[in-house]
Amino acid sequence: KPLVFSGVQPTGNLHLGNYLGAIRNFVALQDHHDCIYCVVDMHSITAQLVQPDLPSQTRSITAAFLAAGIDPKKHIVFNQSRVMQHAELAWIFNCVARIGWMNRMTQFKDKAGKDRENASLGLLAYPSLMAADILLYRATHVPVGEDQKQHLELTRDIAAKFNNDFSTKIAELGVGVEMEVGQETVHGFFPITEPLIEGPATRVMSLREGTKKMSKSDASDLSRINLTDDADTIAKKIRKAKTDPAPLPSELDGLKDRPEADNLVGIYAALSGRSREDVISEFGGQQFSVFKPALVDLAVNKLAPIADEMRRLEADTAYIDSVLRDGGERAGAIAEANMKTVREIVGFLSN
Ligand code: AQP
Repeated sequence: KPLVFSGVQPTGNLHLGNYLGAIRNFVALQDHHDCIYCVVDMHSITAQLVQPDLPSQTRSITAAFLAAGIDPKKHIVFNQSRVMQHAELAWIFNCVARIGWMNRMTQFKDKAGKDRENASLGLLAYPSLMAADILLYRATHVPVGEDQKQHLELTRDIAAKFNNDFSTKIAELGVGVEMEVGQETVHGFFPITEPLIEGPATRVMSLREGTKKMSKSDASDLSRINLTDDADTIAKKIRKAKTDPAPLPSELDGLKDRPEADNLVGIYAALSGRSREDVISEFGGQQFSVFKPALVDLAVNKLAPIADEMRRLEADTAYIDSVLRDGGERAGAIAEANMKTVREIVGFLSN
């Protein structure tokens, strides 16, 4: 049965990239799937350990999930550290994954910077914890932005190696399932997860530099639209967004070497629920002085209600905490059932 899992780190303000690349897709998937959405607080201490704002950031991401339209009654919303089996499975996966696999991760290289020896061990092992988050629930589908593609490939590699290394035991215990992977049928305990990287904005770029992704950690606040920005701030950031002097092209092809224009068209398409072609057919030949105000109106219309609802929810910490507690209990029950089997497969006595 398909099961969707995804997570967002409680570090910094959520931005339009997180919303269009991930959270909006979380909302769309819940109509036809069982979904588990997690605020991954254990991931957030990999880059910076001491974070006095961690509790409020965790509540704020939860509020964003709910404000965007995730239903915590029908689905599961919780924070990762509540379910200790994430750490337990991550340890096993640390022993499945190879150091070479981790060293190749571009996110580690980017975040560790030049002084790699001084990065936390947790930052290197980040993808192993991410694989544990997903596979603890035996999730089959993971909606993410494009930047997470490499980590999801690693999740598939970890699942395949575990299934393969323990194939005899999995067969003996009768806990494996048959899965279609591409053209092949494989057998194993963990599913080979499919990434869902969908929509016209899977990689939203910085408003200041069209070749850099929009990111929470960018020093310039002008580079991103935060989900909590008010109308004036959104208008200012879009007005100041870097563009070239030419008008928008009348064909999609004309956006090829124009990353800033391409980014704004992608944002417009994603926010309006239209295709890029459609947006170009309406605005092709127009100057940015026409397109940008239209984008401001659209962005304010779509984001202001979410920001208002987020603020309302953030003020109700008792409610947010009750959502996380309830979600944690339901997630924990699934996690423990799966971990019992994993312990048995690996050979850890727990009877
Ligand atoms: N620019 C983006 N465009 C589309 N999707 C994006 N995501 C992040 N940036 C973009 C997606 O948002 C989800 C949650 O991300 P995260 O908070 O877990 O981690 P991240 O990718 O590290 O987010 P940031 O904002 O880029 O933070 P920093 O600055 O710390 O690197 C993921 O599904 C991600 O793909």
